[in-house]
Amino acid sequence: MLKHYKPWPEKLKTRYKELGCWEDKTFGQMLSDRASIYGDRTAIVDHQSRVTYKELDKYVNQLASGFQRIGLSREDRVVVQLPNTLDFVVVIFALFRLGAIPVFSLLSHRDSEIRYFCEFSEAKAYIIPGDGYGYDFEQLAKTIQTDVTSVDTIIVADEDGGDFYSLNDLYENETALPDIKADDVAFFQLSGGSTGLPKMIARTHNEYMYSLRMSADVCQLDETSVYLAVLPAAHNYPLSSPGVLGTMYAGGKVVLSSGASPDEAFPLIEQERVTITAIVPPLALIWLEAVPTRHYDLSSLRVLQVGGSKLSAEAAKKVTPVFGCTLQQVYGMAEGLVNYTRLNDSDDVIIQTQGKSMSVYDDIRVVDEEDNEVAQGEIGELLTRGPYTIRGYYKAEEHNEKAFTADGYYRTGDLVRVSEDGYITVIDRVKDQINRAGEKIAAEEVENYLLAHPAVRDVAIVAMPDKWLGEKSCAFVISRDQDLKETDLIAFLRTEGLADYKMPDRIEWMANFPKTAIGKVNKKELRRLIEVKLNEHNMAKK
Ligand code: OOB
Repeated sequence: MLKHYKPWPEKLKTRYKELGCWEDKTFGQMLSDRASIYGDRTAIVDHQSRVTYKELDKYVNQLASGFQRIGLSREDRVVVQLPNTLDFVVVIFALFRLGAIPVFSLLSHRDSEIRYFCEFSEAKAYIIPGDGYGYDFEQLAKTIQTDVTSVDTIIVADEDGGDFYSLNDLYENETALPDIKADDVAFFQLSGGSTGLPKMIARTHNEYMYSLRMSADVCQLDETSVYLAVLPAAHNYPLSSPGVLGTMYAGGKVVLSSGASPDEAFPLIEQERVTITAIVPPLALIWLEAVPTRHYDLSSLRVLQVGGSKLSAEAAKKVTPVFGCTLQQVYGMAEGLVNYTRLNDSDDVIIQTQGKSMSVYDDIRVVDEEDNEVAQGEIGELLTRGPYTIRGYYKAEEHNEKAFTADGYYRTGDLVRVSEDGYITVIDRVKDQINRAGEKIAAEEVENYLLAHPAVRDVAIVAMPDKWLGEKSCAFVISRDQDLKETDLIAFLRTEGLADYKMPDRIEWMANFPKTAIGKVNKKELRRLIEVKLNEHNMAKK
C-alpha cells in the first residue's frame, strides 16, 4: 500500500462493500465498461476534438502504454497541471490504468505551489500544458526538474515537447497493463486548507466511484445528459459532483471549456445542447446579467448547479426565471461530503438551503466549541464521516489529530444549521480561510510568505465582503519600514511564485493588532474593522 496513506479501517471497507456502496470497480474498468455499452456515443468534446467512448478507451490504453515505456508505473505520483481539454481526460485515465497517481493541480498554480506538490508527494513526473495559457510552464518545469530530485520526467501536452516529452509522441501500440485494485489510491486532490500549506487528499477508486455514482443519481443523469465543464476540471466539484466523471459514469457527453465567461460558455450550451453545468456564485451573477443581452438558445439547460461558496437568496431567486431551468445548490468539499438540493425540492428549499447530503450513510453532527452536539436547528460546526469522506490527509499525522475526531469525523470548519429533514444552511465558518469566488485561500499560507519580507513585522489576513466575488482578501500589516508600499509586497509575493488568486486584494497598515482575551490576533475584530471601512467608503460614494 502507498506509504504515508491513511487507509480506511478494514471493518468499514467490508461494511461499505456489503452495503453495496463500494462496487470494487476501478476507473480504468469503468471506462472500458462504458466503451462496451455506449461505444459509439460521444464521450468528450473540447475546442478541437470530439471522441466516442470507444475511441477514448483506445487512446487511454495507448497513452498508458507510452507512459509505461518511459518508466512511469504503479504508485508513481504525477503532478498534472492541464486546462479543460481532452488531453486532461486521457491523461488521468491513462494514469488510473497504470495505477500511477495524478496529483491534481490547477492552471493558476505557480512555482511555490508546484514545487511543494512535487516535493511533498515525491512526484516522479510533472505534466504541463503547451503554449497559449499565459504563462511559461516550460520554464517552470525546467526549474522544478533541476530543484526537485524526485522529478525526472516532464511531459508537455503539445505537439512539440521541446526539451521534454511531447504527450502526442506517447500514444503507442497497446501493451499489457498492471492489475489495479479498487481499494488503491486513484489520485490526490488538494484541500482548500486553512493552515500553512495545502493538504493532500488521497482518494481511492472505490470511495470516489461511489461519490460520483450517487451524484449522477441525485442529478438524474443518463446517457442523454450533456455536462459542460467551465470550472477547472481537476477540482472536486466539476470532476465528480457529478461533473466530468459522473457524466461518464452515466454514459453522457462531456463538453470541456477552457473559459467560463458567457461568451465562451453560452455558444457551447447552444451548439452542444448542454443539459447541466456547474458554476460558482460570482459566475452566476455574471451569467444572470449576461442572459438578456446575449441571444443564445439556452433552452436545453435543465439544471444549473451553483456551489463552492454561498449563493445569496437574492441571486438564487433569479436563476429559474432567467435561465428557465432548475437551480441546484451544491455544498461540498474535496475531503468528501457533498450536499445537493434535489431537483424536485420546493422553491423555498432550493433558494434558502445548500442541500442535503447525498448518501443515507453520511453521518452528520453539528457541534459547539466543546464538541457537544447542539440542539436540533441550532448553529454549530459541521462534522461528517461516511463512505466517501476521507479519514485523514496524506502524510499529515499531526494535523489529522486536529482535523478529525477520534471516531473518524472530519471537522469541516463550516458553521451550519441543519433542518429536521437534513437540509443544511451554511452560515459562516470557523476555519481561517478566505473563500474568494469559490477559490480557497488559507490565510496562514499567505501570511507566512509575507512574514518572510524583511520589512514586515506582523501580518493577519482576513476575508472582506465583495459584491462580485463574495469575499476578497485583506492583509493587515504591521510594517518595520514607513516607506514599505502595497506594490512592494505584491511584487514580493510574485517573486515567491504564489498563485495570483492568493495575492491580497487590499493591504491595511496598522500599528498594533487587536487581541483576544488569550492574546491571539482577533481576526473577528479585523473583519469588522475592514467591513466598517468599506461601508463608510460606499456611503461616501453615494
Ligand atoms: C468545494 O470544495 P472545496 O474543497 O474547494 O471547498 C470546501 C469548502 C466548504 O467546506 C465550505 O467552506 C465551502 O467550500 N463551500 C460552500 C459551498 N460549497 C462549498 N460554502 C457555502 N455554500 C456552498 N454551496 O467547494 C466543493 C466540492 C464539491 C462540490 C461543490 C463544492
